[in-house]
Amino acid sequence: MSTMESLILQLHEVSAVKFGSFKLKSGISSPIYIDLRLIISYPSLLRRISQTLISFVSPSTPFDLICGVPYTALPIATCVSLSNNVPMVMRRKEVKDYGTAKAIEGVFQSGQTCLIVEDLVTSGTSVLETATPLRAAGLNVTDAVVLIDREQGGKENLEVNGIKLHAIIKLSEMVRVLREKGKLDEEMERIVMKFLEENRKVAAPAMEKIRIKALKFEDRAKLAKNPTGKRLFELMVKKESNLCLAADVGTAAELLALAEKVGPEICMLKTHVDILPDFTPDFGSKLRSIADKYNFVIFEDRKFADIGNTVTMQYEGGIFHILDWADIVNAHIISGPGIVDGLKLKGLPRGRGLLLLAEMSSAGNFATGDYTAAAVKIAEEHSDFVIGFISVNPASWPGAPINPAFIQATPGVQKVTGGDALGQQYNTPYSVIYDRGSDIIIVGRGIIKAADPAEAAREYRLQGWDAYLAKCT
Ligand code: 5BU
Repeated sequence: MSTMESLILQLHEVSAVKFGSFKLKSGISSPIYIDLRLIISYPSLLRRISQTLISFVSPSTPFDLICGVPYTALPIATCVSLSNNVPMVMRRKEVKDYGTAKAIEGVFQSGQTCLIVEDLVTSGTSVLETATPLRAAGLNVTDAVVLIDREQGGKENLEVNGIKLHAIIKLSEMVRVLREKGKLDEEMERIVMKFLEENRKVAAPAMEKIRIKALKFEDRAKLAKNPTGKRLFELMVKKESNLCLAADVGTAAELLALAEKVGPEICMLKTHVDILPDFTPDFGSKLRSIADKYNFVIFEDRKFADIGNTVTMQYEGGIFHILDWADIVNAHIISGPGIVDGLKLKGLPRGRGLLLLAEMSSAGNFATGDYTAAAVKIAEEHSDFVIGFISVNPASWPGAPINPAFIQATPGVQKVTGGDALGQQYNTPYSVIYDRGSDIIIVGRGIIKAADPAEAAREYRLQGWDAYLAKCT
């Protein structure tokens, strides 16, 4: 007899699997009932289940931590943790609103990989409810191991959400084995298989997006490895602002005057220094003193795109000496990860940060799909220097929400949706922050072209911040 068969028989013996007529939580009547809560009464069975579970996850699936789905799988996860010497974390079902108010208990670092352990999967919702806060806390969740798969769409639903399900026992297989071993008669086998078949058809609902509270900027500041990234999170909290002004005005003089006016409203000021006809070498120090006065960071939207060696020179030298005055620059990843190495060489010793262009706002751009995913991968490999992304719809990226140490900044923002004549596309502050999962709204003409730019900036700040607060509650 195979180990699987004997495990199935043992589960049947302790009445963890029953046949008859049972009313399920959903109200429907089922001829089969599985209750794995009682396995804690049989230590040897519990040990056996945990050993089988872990042996099922191939060595090609490395993980640093495990997390059981509350509550039934918690003792299973504990056993796996003890026998394999793997640390465990626990997800709170109810997040306390006092004390530390942590959703995840235990010690972990962002970027670690966590394997989810579950007893029974139906649609996959419970696994996802655990994966989502783990991901929000900065952990990678790519695999889940389950004792029994009811084969009702769980595998597919999890796959859509970037989680591979490893199932030890499929319910149909269990029924077949029990029939073979004479534990149920032909009639009952037929009834159960029919039930499974029918429910397979009705199940597998399109996975609803489970909305969980977004992590607050103050907590994300603690996860940020780069000093500028950390500072940006902190000053956003202090100023109650997630507004970046795209200061695309005609002259350096106008830019400095505008920075004085909107300084109190913004967390970041974005420049295109190469559009300023009156640029002088003291531009940087002048802008820096305004930035210090109003506590915002300076982001030069340089969009570096060359090989590592060239960008080191472009960053530091030339007429603009960007490295001297810009806290943050950005880069395309078209040339590969060497561009990050090049910029990091100059920027990191000065405590500067880098945003990677993972998506763009303009119509028909090519920064989508695998390209976006590659930007995330490069960012993870350089999280000491990369502080986040230029993005448009980060909530839709595979594996979202992604590492909350990264900041998402989104251009193409105005109070009404639309675009310009040259391909720019606009979304509203609320849609960008709340629906699309970004952190910072980058607004240019919406503010600059307003009759009163300072007042317009204030309105954008309030809209952006309200959307952020709504996400955190
Ligand atoms: P607007 O006036 O709000 O449309 O200005 C948007 C700014 O953001 C402008 O400076 C662009 O260069 C910048 N931008 C963008 O619009 N879209 C992108 O994908 C990136 C930058 Br990256």
